[in-house]
Amino acid sequence: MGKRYYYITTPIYYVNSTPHIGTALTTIVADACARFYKRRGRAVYFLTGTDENAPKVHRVAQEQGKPTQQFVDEMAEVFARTWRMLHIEYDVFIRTTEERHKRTVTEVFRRLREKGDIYKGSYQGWYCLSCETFWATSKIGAERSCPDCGKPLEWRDEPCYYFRLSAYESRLREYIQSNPHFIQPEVRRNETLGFLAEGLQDVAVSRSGTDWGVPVPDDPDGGVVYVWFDALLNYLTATGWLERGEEYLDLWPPDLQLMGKDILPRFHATIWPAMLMALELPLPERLYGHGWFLVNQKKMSKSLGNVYAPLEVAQALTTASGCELPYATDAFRYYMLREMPTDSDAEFSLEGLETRYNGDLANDLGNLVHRTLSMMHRYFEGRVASGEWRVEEPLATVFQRQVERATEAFEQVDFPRGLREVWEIISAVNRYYDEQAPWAQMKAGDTQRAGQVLYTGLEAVRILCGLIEPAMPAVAHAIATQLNLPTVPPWSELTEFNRLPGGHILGQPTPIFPRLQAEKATKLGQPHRLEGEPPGEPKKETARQGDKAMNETITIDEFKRLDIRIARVVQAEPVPKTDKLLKLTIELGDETRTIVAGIAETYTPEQLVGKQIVVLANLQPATIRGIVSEGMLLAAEVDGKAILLIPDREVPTGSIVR
Ligand code: ME8
Repeated sequence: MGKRYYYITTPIYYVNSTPHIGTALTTIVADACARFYKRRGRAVYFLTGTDENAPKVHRVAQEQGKPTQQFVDEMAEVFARTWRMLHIEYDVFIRTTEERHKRTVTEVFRRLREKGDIYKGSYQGWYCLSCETFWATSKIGAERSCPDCGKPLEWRDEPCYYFRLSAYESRLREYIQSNPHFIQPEVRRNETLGFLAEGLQDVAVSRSGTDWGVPVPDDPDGGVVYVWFDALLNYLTATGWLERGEEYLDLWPPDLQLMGKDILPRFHATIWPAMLMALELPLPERLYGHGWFLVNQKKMSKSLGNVYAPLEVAQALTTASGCELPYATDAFRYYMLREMPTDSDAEFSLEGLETRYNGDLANDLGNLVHRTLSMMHRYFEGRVASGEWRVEEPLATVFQRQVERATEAFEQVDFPRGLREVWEIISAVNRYYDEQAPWAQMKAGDTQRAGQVLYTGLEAVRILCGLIEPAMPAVAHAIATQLNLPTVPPWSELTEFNRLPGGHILGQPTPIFPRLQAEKATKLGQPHRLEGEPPGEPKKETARQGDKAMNETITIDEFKRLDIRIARVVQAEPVPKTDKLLKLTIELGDETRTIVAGIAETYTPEQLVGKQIVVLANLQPATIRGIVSEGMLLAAEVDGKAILLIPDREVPTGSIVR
């Protein structure tokens, strides 16, 4: 038995709080990937679920005065319901309190202990209950707070079992080095290699002092299995590894495991593959770690009151726009994918959602669909009146190219780029309508020409219907209905043109995305706290993009952390396949560096060579389009365009800006 399914996973989520836009992001991205592969004819198996054995889950249940099992049952239902309402089409929802999962954990623990990969010892150290992680004393400061989440650490002194992680360090490093596609995007691969370079120590994989969790087998005083060791095994449980004999290989190994950057280097790219190596099982094909969504430039947290609940955001959009809830939900999905943080973090804002809704959805996509179908009804009684009509050049070439580019980007889990490529089709058709003016052709009596032009637009709508399905499934179905197609076209039909036959009768055009009215739009500006969460500080009015700096102050010490300096551009060239980016080689004192800057809309490479510029020199390097950018060019933003800052007179490069 070999692979039959394309196996995609999200992390399983802790149920100590309800879903928020961060957990929704990973789940929406996974769903879009699953739909994309399904549309391309693959059998897909999409797994999500809940991580229920964590001590912090137990603690919250106790705080709420509920039996823990009842609490996790209720919470698992909240997660499953939220995902269904967000049109997440998972195949299996796994819960770590299920017996079959406990059997997997027990069996793995036994096998590895027999093999000597798990051994008994004792642990003294600092523990973060929130991250469920022990920290070496060398990693924590005098204030004894968690290096990851900042919460206070607890001292633990207990006997425990260890997993011999150190034994896998060199094999892991070699595997990652010789499989460049194993960890994506590249920035996460580099983070993982950096993490490995610090050296691996054995990890404690049991905990005492609690009875909530999977008991360590065959040792009454052994405590429970560490929640991460337990949780990672969910991916194996779901394949039926213990029950299905060789049959489980129709799923194993996972093809794509998605998660946020915080749980990639240490857990999914180190402990997890080492566990699989110890079990002598094949490793996942691909791990993908996205960045974080920040709110007002900060990590979401209950105490700041900036945690958004996805369903409330979708509901607010419906209320504000009059858009039907399934389409508003899709609009939210679109925003999440279009703004998805890939390499670095990104800002989540309700204003951003409004802008994408009004611009990309109401003005661009919605308007193109509506005007095309309306003209077909007005001029041709809603019928493809001629079997001779064909998609015209150069549009056919544009459609072909853009479908290929979007496909390639979706393969890379780069939804922002993929959706940009899709939207290029909309711009191309709008330009084509403006040039051809089918309304004028009709007036002049040239019915054939107008029909030909509108047929090209109609085919674009059919192609777009297929292309947007991974992001907006309900909208894609609505467009298919308006086109009177039995289903959303599969991917293979998106590069086959002229599929709408002569005589085909179209459905009725109905606007999908009514525009947000200015006076109603403010409704979206309200904070949306998670149900059941403490209220926290009320959020001050939500800042407009440009006002951020005005609303928040920083200390001089915070400013001093920025290393801003003068550099000179010595070389400049366009970054292939983008309109905005230039690759700059800069001289910074004695150093030469490469940075990628989004200034190609305002400057040609020739205009830049020789210029002195201002750069943020100590920004964490990021890989942009495969180029490692070591710093950021600073520019003024005017009408969305970048205008260079240039020193008043020539200064030595490397000069400090303060
Ligand atoms: O870590 N932006 O569960 P979790 C983007 N149970 N992603 C975010 C985010 C944000 N603001 N906040 C959270 C766990 N995430 C474990 C997983 S898997 C075997 C066990 C993402 O409920 C985060 O990066 O804390 C991660 O992918 C998931 O949500 C965290 O879920």
